[in-house]
Amino acid sequence: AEENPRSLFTSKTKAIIWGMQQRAVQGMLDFDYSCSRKAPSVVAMIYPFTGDHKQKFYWGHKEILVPVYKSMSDCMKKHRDADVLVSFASLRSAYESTLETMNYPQIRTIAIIAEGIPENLTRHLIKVANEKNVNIIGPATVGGVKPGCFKIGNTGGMLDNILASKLYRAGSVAYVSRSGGMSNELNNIMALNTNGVYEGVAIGGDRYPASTFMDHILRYQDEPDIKMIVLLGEVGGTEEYDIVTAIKEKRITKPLVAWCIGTCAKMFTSEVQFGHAGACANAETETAIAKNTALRAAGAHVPRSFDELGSVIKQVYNNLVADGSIVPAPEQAPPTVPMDFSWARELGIIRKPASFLTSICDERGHELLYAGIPITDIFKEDMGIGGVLSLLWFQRRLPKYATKFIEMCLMVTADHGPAVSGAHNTIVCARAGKDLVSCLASGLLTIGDRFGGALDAAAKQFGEAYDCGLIPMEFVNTMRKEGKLIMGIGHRVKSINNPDMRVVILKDYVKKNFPSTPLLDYAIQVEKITTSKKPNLILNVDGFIGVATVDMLNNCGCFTPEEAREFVEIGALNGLFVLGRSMGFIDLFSQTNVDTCSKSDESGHIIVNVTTDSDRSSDTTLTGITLQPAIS
Ligand code: Q5B
Repeated sequence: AEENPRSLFTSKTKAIIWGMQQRAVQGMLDFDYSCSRKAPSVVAMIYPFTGDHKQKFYWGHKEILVPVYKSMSDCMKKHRDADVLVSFASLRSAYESTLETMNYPQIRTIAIIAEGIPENLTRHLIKVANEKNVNIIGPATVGGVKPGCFKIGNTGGMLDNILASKLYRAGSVAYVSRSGGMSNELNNIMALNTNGVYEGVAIGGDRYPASTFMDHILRYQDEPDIKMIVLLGEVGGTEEYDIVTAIKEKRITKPLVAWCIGTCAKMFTSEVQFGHAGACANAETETAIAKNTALRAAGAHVPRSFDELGSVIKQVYNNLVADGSIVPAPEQAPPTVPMDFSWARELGIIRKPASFLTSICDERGHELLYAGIPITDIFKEDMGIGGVLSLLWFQRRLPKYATKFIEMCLMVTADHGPAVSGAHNTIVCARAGKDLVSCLASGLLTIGDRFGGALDAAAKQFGEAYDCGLIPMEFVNTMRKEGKLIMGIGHRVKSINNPDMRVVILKDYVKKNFPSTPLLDYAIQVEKITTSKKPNLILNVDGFIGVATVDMLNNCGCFTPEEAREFVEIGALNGLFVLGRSMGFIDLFSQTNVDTCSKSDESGHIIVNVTTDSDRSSDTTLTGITLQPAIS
C-alpha cells in the first residue's frame, strides 16, 4: 500500500542513533527483520568518544556492519537519506546534541530518551524545533513504535514481547501515552482486544514534552488507516482539555478511548508527586478524575477504571468491525528472527558445554568465592595467603599449622635465588629491555630438576620407596645401580658442614607442629647415608618441602590417600617453589631496571649483587653476568 508522506515513520525510514547503544540498535534491527523490512532502519551511529569505526550487528541470520561516526557532520554528509535521529545522549549532553541535530534539515524527527534535562533547556529545544518544523518525541521517553515500519530504540521491549503484541504488522488502533512503560501495556491490551497497533507514541513524563498529545492525535485523525485512537493521560497538566475542546469542535471525529491514570491520588490527604516530573496536580482541574470526567462529557469512551480499559477498547473496536470500518486482515506469521545465544540460555531453552568448569573460584555471584568461601569471610577470619592457597590449590580449609607451613615455604623461597639459571635469565631479559612478565617467564622457564623443580620428583621417589618398604640403604643403592640421581638430594653450595638455614627453619617447624612425619623421617635417614658419601648430598630445600608436604597431605585428615597422591602425580608441589621464586624474580626485574642493584662493568658484564655466600661467586660466573656477594 502507498505510505502517507506525512507519516513520521514508514517502512523505509532510515535512522541515525546518537550514543553507543548496541542492544537498542540490535533490538531495532530485529524488529525491522520481523516486520519484513527490506533494509535495516539504522544506517549509522554517532559516538563522539571514539574514532570512526564500524559496529557488527545481526540482520536476521547474517551479520552486518553499521558505521559509527565521531562527528555528526560527517555522519549527516554520508547518510543524507536518514530523516530520524534517536538520541541516547545523557541528560547533560542531550540539549547540545539535539540543537546540533536541528542544524541538519534532513532530520525531521528526533526522539530524545534522556530523563532529567533542565526544563528551561527543553523549552528552548521546543522553540527551535517549532521554528525549524522538526518533530521531537520526548524527552524522558522510551519513544514510539509504528508496527511493520519502525521502532524507536527499546520501545516494545524484547523480541518475544514484540511478537506477542503483534508489533510486526500494522493494526488499526493508534495510541498516545505519556509513559513509555505503560505504552508496553497498551501494546499488549491492543493485541488482546483489537487487530493491533497502527502507531503508538509515548510523549514522555516531563512537564514540557516537546510534542503533545494533540500533535499526535491530530496526525492520527488525518491518517485514513487509523480507525480508532486511544489516549492514556495522567494526573498533572491540562493537555487533556485540548482534546476535550478538539472533540467538541469536531476536529477529532474518530472514536477515542481515553483514560487518565492517577485517580488514586484522591486517597492521599495531600497532593502527590508521581513518578513523572509532570505527574502532579497543581489544581483541581489537573487531577486525573477531573480530566476523565471532562473527556467522558465531551464524548470520549472513558472506562470506570484502568481495569476496564481493555474491555472498552474491545467494545469500540467490535463496533467498528460490525459497521465495516475495520476489516481485519488474515494473520501472517512473521519471519523467524534468530534468538541471541545469551538470551536463549537465560530462558533455559538451549545448552552448550562450558569451555571449562572450575570449582576453584566463582566470580558469578555478587561476591567472589574461593572454593565456596566468600572473600569477605577470608578476610574476616584472617586466613592469610596460606589459607587462600589451601582453598585455591588444595580445595580444602587446611589446619592452621598447614597453612602456616605453606606460608613459610613461600617465605624461604622468596629470594631471586643464588647464582643460578633463574636469576641469570631474568636479568638478561630485563637488560634486553623486556617487560616484567617476559622477564619473570624467562626466569621461571629454568625451573626444573636441577633447579627448584625437584619437589614433586622427590616426593614421588621417596614416597614410592617408603611405600614399597625399601629401607633407606636399599633405596640409595637401587638408585645408584640404576644410575639415577635422588631428587631432593644434593646442593651445589650447602652441605652437612654448611647447613641450609631454610631447611633448618622448616624442619624445626614441621617437627614441632605436624601430627606425624613418616616420609620426612625416611628422607632424613636417606640424607644420613648420602652425606656420609659426600657432605653436599644433603636433603635440599626442594626435597625437604616435597616430603614434608606429602606428610602434611597424608596426615592432616583432609584428604584420602588417593587424593594426596594425585597432587604429587600431577606435579602440583613444584608450584610452591615457582610461586615463592616469582617474588624474587620480580624484585630482580625491578632492581635491574632502576639500576640500584646492577650495573655494567667496562667489559659490558652485568654485575649483580646476590645474597649468597662469598665462596659461591667463584663458581657461579655466568656468561655476561658476574655475581658478587651482597653488600651488607
Ligand atoms: N650426586 C642439586 O649438583 C645438584 C646426587 C648425587 C645421588 C643426587 C644435584 C642434583 C637432584 C635434583 C635436585 C634441586 C644439581 C636442588 C635447588 C634450589 C636452590 C638452588 C640453589 C635454590 C647439585 C657430584 C657427585 C656425583 C653425583 C653425586 C649429586 N647429586 N648422587 N643423588 N641427588 N640433585 N635439585 O653439586 O661420584 O662424584 O660422580 O641434581 O634435588 O635447586 O641454592 O642453588 O634455592 O635456588 O653440581 O636451593 O645434587 O653435583 O652433579 O656435580 O654431582 O654427587 O652423582 O657423584 P652438584 P654433581 P660422583 S635445590
